[in-house]
Amino acid sequence: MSVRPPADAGSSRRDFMRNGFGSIALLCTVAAPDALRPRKATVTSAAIRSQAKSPFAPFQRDLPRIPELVPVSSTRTRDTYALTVREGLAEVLPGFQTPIYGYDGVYPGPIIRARKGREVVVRQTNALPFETNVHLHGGYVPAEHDGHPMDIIPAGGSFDYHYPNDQDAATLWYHDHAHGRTSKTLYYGLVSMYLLEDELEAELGLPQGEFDVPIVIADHAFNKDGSFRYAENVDIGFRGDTILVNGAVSPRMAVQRRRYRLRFLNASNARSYALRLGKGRPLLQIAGDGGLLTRPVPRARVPLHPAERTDFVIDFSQYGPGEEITLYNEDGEGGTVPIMRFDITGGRVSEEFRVPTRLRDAEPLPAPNARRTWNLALGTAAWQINGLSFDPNRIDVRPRRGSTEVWTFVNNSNRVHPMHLHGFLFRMMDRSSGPVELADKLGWKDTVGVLPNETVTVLAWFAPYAGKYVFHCHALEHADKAMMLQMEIV
Ligand SMILES: [Cu+2]
Repeated sequence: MSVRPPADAGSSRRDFMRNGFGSIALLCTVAAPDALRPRKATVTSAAIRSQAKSPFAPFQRDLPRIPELVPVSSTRTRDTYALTVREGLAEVLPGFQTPIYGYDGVYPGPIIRARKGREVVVRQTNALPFETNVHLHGGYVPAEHDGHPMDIIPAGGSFDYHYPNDQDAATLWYHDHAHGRTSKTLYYGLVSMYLLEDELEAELGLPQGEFDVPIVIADHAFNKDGSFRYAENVDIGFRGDTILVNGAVSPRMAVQRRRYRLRFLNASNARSYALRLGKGRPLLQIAGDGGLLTRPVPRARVPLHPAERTDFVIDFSQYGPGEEITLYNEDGEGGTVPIMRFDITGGRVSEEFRVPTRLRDAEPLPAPNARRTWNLALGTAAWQINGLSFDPNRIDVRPRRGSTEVWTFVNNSNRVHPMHLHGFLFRMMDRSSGPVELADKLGWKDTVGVLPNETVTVLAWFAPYAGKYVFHCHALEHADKAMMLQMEIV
């Protein structure tokens, strides 16, 4: 692949934008990993002409569709996939090649589509010059396949991850979790989705195929040569000035006048979003982190914290041909406001489908047999939980397998901490800042944004596997600096 960014790397996006958005000040700059240093290249007028007026102007590119991975082999009960974790190049800005880390060298990585009851094996080969591992976020996975931060694949090594898929349909995702550098490896591209399907969901007749669209959102910043710019901020976490959606700057998507299922993942290091659809129409949420809600919920404004997922069904037949509907981030500023735009095309598509009023039954849970409180606070040098930093040689809590526990996260800081439990799901119980959003009460979650000075209580279900897992803040700069504890399910 040829590389042809302009030379003279190192200045920020602000320097080469003439008519762009503002750029926020970032506290300190760290170099990209060695392997990602910009390549030498010549500026050609063709390269410059091939750019849009500004490569950062929103709605210039069509939404890229994330490729889907094909099994290397299948049996009656199992699909086997193979991925290589390696460096690659992505055309994030038109006319530029952006160095990335990627699953098979692609950003975002290829989607794995799994079926409940069929095992998936993913052979991950590490072609990076440093260790990595893979965490299936939201998955019920035996501890040795969970991607615990200390279970790593050395450079040049490989590991077969076994995923039983013994849980309900859900929009899961997978990413690097080797301890201490996830803020950089995820930022540079080691993220993708894992779509788990099941019979019950299939019977609902939800939009499928090209009308079921996975969407990965992450904020980024750029150097003059088109490479990603990473500025470490261990307090608030990284904040970029540009929104990438499936690897393109705030793209547009031509849609037919019919219903679509849109699955959103916030793969940002530390940025929270508040999604809102233009023209005042609500977003009909059908699923959250852990799969389908018991019933659909129309929402005007949908907060999406790092690592959270939310699935909507949007009925574009309510708009006329030629209309342009923007999905925007109410909590953004400048280039982090527009997320994407839907461009309505063609005549109304006749559709039998209606979103069912009941989607899934809630499972009964055992009564809780423990209550625990986790204080989220800044220690002397880093964010901590109950005054502790991650120590792989220490077990911080031992829930009983199959039990439920009431966990209360107390945030006495002025930062958001998206708290995530590996291997298990929970239900929302209480927020001190106000009522729990209805949609959050009607489904499973695996990550919850604990807002500044807020106390959040959840009911966690420690089933089905025993073993060592972690729970941690999913602001990646916080997690890398050990805002993470270890639990052993016994
Ligand atoms: Cu945090």
